[in-house]
Amino acid sequence: MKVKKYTANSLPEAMKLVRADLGSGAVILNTREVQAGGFLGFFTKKNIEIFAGLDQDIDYHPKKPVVINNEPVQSSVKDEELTQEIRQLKQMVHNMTIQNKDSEPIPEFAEEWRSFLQLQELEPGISEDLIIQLTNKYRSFEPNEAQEYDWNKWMTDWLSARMKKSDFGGFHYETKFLNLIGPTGVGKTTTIAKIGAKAVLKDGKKVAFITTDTYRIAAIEQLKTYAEILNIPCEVAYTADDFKRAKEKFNDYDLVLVDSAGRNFLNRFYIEELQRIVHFDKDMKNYLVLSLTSKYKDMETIYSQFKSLPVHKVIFTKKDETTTFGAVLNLSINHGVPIGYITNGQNVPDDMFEADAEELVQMLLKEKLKHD
Ligand SMILES: Nc1nc2c(ncn2[C@@H]2O[C@H](COP(=O)(O)OP(=O)(O)O)[C@@H](O)[C@H]2O)c(=O)[nH]1
Ligand SMILES: [Mg+2]
Repeated sequence: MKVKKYTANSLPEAMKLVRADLGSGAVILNTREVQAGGFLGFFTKKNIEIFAGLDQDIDYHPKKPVVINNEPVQSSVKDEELTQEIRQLKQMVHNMTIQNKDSEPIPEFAEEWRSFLQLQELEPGISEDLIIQLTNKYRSFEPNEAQEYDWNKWMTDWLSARMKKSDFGGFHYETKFLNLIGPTGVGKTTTIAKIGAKAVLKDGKKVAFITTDTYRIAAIEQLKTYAEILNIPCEVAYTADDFKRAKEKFNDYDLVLVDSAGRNFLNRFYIEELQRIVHFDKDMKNYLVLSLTSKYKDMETIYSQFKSLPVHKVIFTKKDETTTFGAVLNLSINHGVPIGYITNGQNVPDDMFEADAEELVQMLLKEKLKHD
């Protein structure tokens, strides 16, 4: 089958071109959105590309079984062949989409970057765009010039420019209450202890804990133990009234860290009760805690469950247990949410750091050097 590419401003327009050229028997193999023009992804406009072809060779009637010796047994073989053929065509089209107008194949250099970004689980929506821009940039150089070029910096600038730039870095006492939310086991309580310890020991703040995670005794004991070590008070709030009393008790404190059970914040009633006591923007910041060991798809689901609270920042935990960091960039780029802290171990208070967008991109890019 001869495959041709059609480009237009919209899908209906592109379809019109296909129909005019190939007639109504055209086979659509792939459609995609492409950026046209622009500078490093800025000021670009979106075009639609359709890959289509006309194939008289394939006589495919899916509803009609293939009859050989009067026995309808071969249809699955035919299906298998077609599936195989479609797979090959898809691969061919995929390769074509990244060729430029001179039909040069993508340079090996860009291909290496693409596989690396795939391994890092950077979303294709981000990485494919990046690879196209990288290829264009690469081709603008003479080969020896390209080798000298600081690609690491180019990547860092390109990716960090797409992340929300402001508000990165940790908590700077902008509200009295800091509330850590997120699923069970991601490291909320441990991270509260780390932030609390830094506030007491490094910043000399007057700090208290409140926990509303009263489901398991062990969870309360865990926070109380940290409070004892830091010599600060810890209140357990079983009810909204308890929380109100604790809030009054800690009236002259600089920072009150609130620990919670993941499920609390999926309960509308609980949130409404809490919002009656503390104003979520004025008095309290909500930081969503996610573990870098979980799947990005699950992180997205969790983020969308919590985002209306709102989520002011995200904390990623357990950096020490993975070498895959695409999720940090995906979440920040797709949702424009700043990253507060990264934690990288179980030690309180040491295993935690603040990072800006550039540093977080570097965290991912550093993994490539390990393989080069
Ligand atoms: N490896 C590693 N483990 C962590 C980190 N943060 C927390 N943990 C561990 O994860 C487990 C659950 O932590 P916890 O704070 O109780 O989670 P919570 O249920 O969200 O409060 C504990 O064993 C912690 O020591 C981290 O950054 N790296
Ligand atoms: Mg906990």
